[in-house]
Amino acid sequence: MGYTIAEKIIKSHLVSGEMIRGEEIGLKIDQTLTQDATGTMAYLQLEAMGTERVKTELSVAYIDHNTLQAGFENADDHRYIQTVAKKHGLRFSRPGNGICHQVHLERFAIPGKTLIGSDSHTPTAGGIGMLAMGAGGLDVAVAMGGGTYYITMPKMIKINLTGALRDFVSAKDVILEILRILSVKGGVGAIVEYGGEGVKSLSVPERATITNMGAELGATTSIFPSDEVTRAFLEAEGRGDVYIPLSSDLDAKYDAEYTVNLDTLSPLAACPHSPDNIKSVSELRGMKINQVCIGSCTNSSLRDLLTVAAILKGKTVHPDVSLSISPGSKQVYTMLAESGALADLIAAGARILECACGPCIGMGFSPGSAGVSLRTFNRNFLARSGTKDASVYLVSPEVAAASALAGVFTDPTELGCAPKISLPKKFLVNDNLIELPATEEEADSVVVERGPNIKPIPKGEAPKEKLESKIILKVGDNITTDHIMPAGTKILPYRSNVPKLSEFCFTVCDPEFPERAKREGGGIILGGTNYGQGSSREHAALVPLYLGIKAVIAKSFARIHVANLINFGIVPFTLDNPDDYEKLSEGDLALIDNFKEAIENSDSVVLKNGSGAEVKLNMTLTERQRKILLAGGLLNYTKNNES
Ligand code: MIC
Ligand code: SF4
Repeated sequence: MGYTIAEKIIKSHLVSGEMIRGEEIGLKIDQTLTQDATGTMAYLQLEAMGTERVKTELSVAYIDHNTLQAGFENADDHRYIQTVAKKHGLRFSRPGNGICHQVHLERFAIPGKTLIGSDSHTPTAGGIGMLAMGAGGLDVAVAMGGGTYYITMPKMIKINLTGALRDFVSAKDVILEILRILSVKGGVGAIVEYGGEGVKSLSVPERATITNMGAELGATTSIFPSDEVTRAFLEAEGRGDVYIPLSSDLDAKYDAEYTVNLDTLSPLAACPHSPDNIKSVSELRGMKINQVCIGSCTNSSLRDLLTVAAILKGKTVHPDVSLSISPGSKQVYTMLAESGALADLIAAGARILECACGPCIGMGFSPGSAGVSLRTFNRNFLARSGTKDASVYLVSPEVAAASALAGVFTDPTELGCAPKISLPKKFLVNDNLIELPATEEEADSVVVERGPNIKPIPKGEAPKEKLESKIILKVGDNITTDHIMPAGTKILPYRSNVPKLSEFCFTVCDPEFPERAKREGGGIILGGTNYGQGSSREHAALVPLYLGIKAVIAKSFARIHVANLINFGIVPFTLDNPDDYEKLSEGDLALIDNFKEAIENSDSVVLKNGSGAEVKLNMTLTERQRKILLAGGLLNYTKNNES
């Protein structure tokens, strides 16, 4: 039997298990990446595990999320990451060098290799044919120490692309169309592979836009073949030597196949508050807008920004619109400057921000009250922009630029011919903002600097025989990690300070939650389907752990979040009968008699609530996960196994 692209890479990196869909497999990880908002925790955990030097082929620590530095906290975190990276053998990408995924694609990603990153958009590197997955910081720390990365062997979904994109329609519209078809749950438990004639017409950064937003499908990752287009990109980056061709076998088996005809696609938008709430831009045409933000790891490549500059050239941004542009990397920014396109952007009235995540993670540029914001980003979850009553629409750079000029939602295909942009054969390569680690001999003398904001990681506890606890929060479907642990300028500075962070936990849903959790001494959370979708932030597990959460009951979970819950010793239960969700209420006292025993060796438990209802809960756990939960989390488990 033939293999898919992903299966070929999995096969060559398989450390444990068999490639049977649904079974646990262990993978050798070649490369890791972290960013600063998750990095401090990952490195505190690396230190706690006693790892002296990273054992991967390459590990990079990026600074790109918390760059506003409204107080000392972010700068202190940067310093910690810089020194810890130097000591333990990692490269350090300085603030100003760009967004981790864009820089990694340009400078480090290699077809056929494996990458995990403490950021859910790590699959961006799938655009170059790399098996790249988002993971919790603790899993990344384990991989840096040479440990295996465990996942459930995914199903394989194939998307055949036919034809070629029309003028003013771009890669963002392709992934928005796929989100329309599959929804934010459609990729759960699957790897999405792209193939077909249409692939050839897409450059590597365009492919990366598509694999990047595969995270919004809930997919384990997404991947493109590695072909002549890949080779040309690598050569333009001066890295042609790492090119290998990669494609699926003709008789590879896919669990589902879809076809997207690029010829017939038109500009799309994801409407508030979910990336799969898709409408065509022509339907939204004429709606008044207040803000446009262009950038993020989805759409900030040279191709994207040259296109925006060409649309804006010689014109002025509408007086009622504020336009921000954040280039994805120093490479993109410098090339924009050298080509003269930066001057066109500035002249048109764009407000140029540094090469970082910026408004995408709520770091500035929050819309005004009830504002309408068009963003080329990948997430439009409630309140993520920093303004709870804002309406955020996710669109392509073409739609964003055309609308910024008109002051209303505009379909760019009505503007006539698209400007032709040409990309250079060689990119401007300068890695001067990537610091190399100390040599092993020098490492001893490197002092790791820790500012006062860096607080210890909360420790998980081994489960008690019985669980007798209140359901202290009941929430609905598709709860994101931005609901559980919001970000933004006020909260992000505390990513290495869990006690402080806990004051904001779940406040998007219920401002009283942190106080109630403290008063009750913790408890249980009840959720709907796809609980924990979105970011890889392990804070969405660590902070509930700190607040005493012992278990989360949901109809279903998102992949990275459920792994994070287990890593921190919080038991994830699924409702055997989803309708039982109605039988349980906030405030119910819940009793599970055989809690510990069930974690040891059962696949289900019965929960009794105060009003006498009995509800069957399932636990889909591997042997390894049972041991982790019994130890009170992965850190304890790793330590116990060492001693
Ligand atoms: C995001 O886009 O939500 C983030 C911020 O990049 C997160 C990581 C984080 O919360 O630090 C992600 O995607 O994993
Ligand atoms: Fe940064 Fe936004 Fe990308 Fe997350 S999605 S890595 S916040 S640019």
